[in-house]
Amino acid sequence: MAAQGASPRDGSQRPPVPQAAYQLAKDDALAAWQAKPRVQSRWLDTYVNYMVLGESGLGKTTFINNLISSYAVSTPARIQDSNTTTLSQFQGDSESLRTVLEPMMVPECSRRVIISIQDMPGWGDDVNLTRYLRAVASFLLEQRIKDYEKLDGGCNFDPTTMCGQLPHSITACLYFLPPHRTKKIDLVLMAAVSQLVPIIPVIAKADCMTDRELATYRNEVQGMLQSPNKYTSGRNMPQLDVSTFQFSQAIIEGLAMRSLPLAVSCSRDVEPCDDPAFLQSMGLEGLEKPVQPVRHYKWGAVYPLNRGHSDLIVLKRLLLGDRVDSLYAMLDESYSRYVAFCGLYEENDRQLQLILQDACQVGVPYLEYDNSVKARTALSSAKSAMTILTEENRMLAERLAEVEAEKAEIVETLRRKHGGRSVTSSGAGVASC
Ligand SMILES: Nc1nc2c(ncn2[C@@H]2O[C@H](COP(=O)(O)OP(=O)(O)OP(=O)(O)O)[C@@H](O)[C@H]2O)c(=O)[nH]1
Ligand SMILES: [Mg+2]
Repeated sequence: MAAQGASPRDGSQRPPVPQAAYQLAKDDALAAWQAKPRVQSRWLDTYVNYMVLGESGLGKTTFINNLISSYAVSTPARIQDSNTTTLSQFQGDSESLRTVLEPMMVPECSRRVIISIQDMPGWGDDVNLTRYLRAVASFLLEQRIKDYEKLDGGCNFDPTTMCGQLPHSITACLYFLPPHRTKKIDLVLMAAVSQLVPIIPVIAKADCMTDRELATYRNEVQGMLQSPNKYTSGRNMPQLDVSTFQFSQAIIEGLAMRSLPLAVSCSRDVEPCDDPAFLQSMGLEGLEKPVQPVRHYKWGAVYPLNRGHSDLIVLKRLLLGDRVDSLYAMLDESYSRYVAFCGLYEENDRQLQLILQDACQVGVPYLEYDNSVKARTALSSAKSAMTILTEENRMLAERLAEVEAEKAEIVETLRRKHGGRSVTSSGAGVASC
């Protein structure tokens, strides 16, 4: 075959044709001369799983509904049968309390971020707090075990590669604190749970406090989180340490967070937010019937999305993607906790019950304080009774030795008296004496 542009054999003339190289298609030309190879990006699934914990009735379920109300949901939580999130529903089917959002695409790093939020029963619904703590800790460990089985361990990989690769493990726990007063039980539960996942403390029902009360309470909570042992009583009790997730200063400033912990107001009631001029000014004119949560009182209304009323919007931006860097920091911490878990799990022959025991031992002595005080009192009375008995025993043994010595002396005297005939204490010699 004649090369393009060459003279044909018959000697006839043809118009000049462009050189072969210039006839390359664009993609081929790029591949031919680009400085680096080009690879199509591929979406990497990245999992962020939150859990919401705290006392019953603080508005956890309402908060979750408000938080995600504007997002598309791929797996909704089941509508709860009763007004409260029950321990039995959680233990029967924890998945039914989990909401999974539609994936969030982050093209800058080719990630498909899948966020889920696990609603939890509140403490106080079940009067047995030890059982409650065991149910929560066991759930956290079971989620880790699911990842351990899926990844076949997978704890020796480069942490950067593993960022967000734990579909089941809980990444962070939002712990709801009551308005006005944090209870010792809250400190104990936070300390126990934070051994397994980092805590993000949130003050609930902020609308129940005046600005001044909230400012004072925030300081009080910070003090309690820093030195929990100052606020819990009991000699010889385990040391408490609450490990909270530390957001970077850049994130705190970027979101203009005024003070921590964040304090939210939420509501089950909503009202339309459809002022066309407002929506247009915000570039949101395409929205269909937007609504916003509201709490109406005789003296006025609380709008949870309004920063002056609640930190709901700050938490939403912090947790659900607006600040992706805060998500990555949480995911890095989550993987390092997962690695520590793998070591412990393997050391304990992969027995959940053994590590569960460990995970609960910080909290259980406090939650069973009365029982453990009674047990300690009984132990110390038993120890003193033992000391008295040992002393009596020692005295009796001494007396016995003395009696034995006296007896041997008498036997010897009698033997000599009877001219060397054998004499025993039970024998006729002694009896006749
Ligand atoms: N004042 C006030 N009430 C709230 C707030 N958020 C929720 N509530 C109300 O508190 C009550 C309990 O709310 P839930 O969301 O069921 O509370 P929960 O923490 O999920 O309760 P459990 O499922 O029992 O643990 C409801 O009547 C809510 O309307 C709030 O920010 N302020
Ligand atoms: Mg609930």
